[in-house]
Amino acid sequence: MKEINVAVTGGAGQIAYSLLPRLVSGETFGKGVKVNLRLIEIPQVVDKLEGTIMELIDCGFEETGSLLATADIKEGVKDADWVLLVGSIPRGIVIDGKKIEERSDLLKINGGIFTDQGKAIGELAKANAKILVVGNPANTNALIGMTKANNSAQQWFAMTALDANRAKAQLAIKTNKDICDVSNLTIWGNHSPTMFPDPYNALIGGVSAAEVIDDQNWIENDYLPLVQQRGKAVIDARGASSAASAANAAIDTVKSVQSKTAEGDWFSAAIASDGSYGVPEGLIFGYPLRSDGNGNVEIVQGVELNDFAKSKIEITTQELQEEKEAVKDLL
Ligand code: NAX
Repeated sequence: MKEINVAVTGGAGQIAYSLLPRLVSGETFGKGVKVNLRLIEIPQVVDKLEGTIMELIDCGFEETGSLLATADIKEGVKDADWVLLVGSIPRGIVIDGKKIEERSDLLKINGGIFTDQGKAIGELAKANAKILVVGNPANTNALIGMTKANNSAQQWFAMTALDANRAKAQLAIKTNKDICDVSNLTIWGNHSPTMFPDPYNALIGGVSAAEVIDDQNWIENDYLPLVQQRGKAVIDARGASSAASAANAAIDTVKSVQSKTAEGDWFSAAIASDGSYGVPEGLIFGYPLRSDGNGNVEIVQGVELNDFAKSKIEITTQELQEEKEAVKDLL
C-alpha cells in the first residue's frame, strides 16, 4: 500500500478532533493510501493525544497507518509529505500575567511558534512537502514559517477555504441554487474580516454571481459583512469558534491541491505572492489557484477586477503589509 506521512499541530484542539478521523479514513488521500499520522502538541497537553490515538484506532479504518503523539516538532515533521499547522495561541489567553488582546502581541507570540516550526519543516520535512497553515493569524504565520523554512521546493498555504465555502453557501442560498452550482469563488487577501470574497468572478451556473443576483446593495451591505464576520457569528452562537467547518475546509484544501482542478474552475487558498494582481511579492495572499494534480499549484491569471473589487483588495493588502511590518523582527 502507498504511504503518506502527515503531521498535524494542535492535535488535541477542537479543529483537530473533527479533522483527524477524516485524514486517516481514506477520504482525504484516497482509498488504498496508508496515512501515517504524527500529532504534535505542547508538552502540557501531549498526554491527551493518547486518548485521541485510541479513538483513531477504534475507528478501524483500513487506511490508518502508524500513529504518533509528540511534543517535539522535529520528530513530528520528519519526512512529512503534508504538515497541517493548526495549533496556535488564541486571542485572550493570559501569558505571564498579561492578557493577550492586541493583534500585534498575538502576531509576535505566534510568530515565535512558527519560527521554530518553519525551521524544522525546512530541514526535516520532505523536499516537496506541502504545508497548510490554519492557526491564526494564518497568512502571517505562514509568511514567518515559510521564511524560516527557507526551502523553495516546499509549498506553503494559508487556509481561506472556509471563507470560500461560507461565501459559496451564501450565494447559493440567495439564488436558491445548489452549492455545487457555485464555482470560481476567490477569497482575495487575508483570512480576516478584510478578505474580499469576490462575487463578480464567482459563477452560478456559468454566469457571474453578481449578475445573477443583480443587487449591489445586498452584495455590499449583506453578503460581504456576513461572510467577513461569519467566524465571529459562529463564536457568538456556539460559544466556541468554528471547528467542524474549519476541519472540513482543511480537507477541501488538501484535496484541491492533490487533485487536478476541474476545467475552467479554481480554488481558494493563500500562497506567496509573485507580484500577481499588483500584490507585493512575498506576502501570503489569497488568490484563485489551480492544481495540475501532480503537486504543482499556480495562480490563475487574467481574472478581471472592477474598481470596487480593486478597492477591497487594496484594503486587505494594506492589512497584510501592516501585519508583516509588526513581525519584521522575525523575518
Ligand atoms: P484550540 O484552542 O481548540 O486548539 C489549539 C491547540 O493548539 C491546543 O490544543 C494547543 O495546545 C495547541 N497548540 C498551541 N501551540 C502549539 C504549538 N506550539 N505546537 C503544537 N500545538 C500547539 O483551537 P482550534 O479551535 O482547534 O483552532 C485552532 C486555530 O485555528 C486557531 O488559531 C483558530 O483561530 C484557527 N482557525 C482558523 C480558521 C481559518 O479559516 N484559517 C478558521 C477556524 C479557526 O478559527
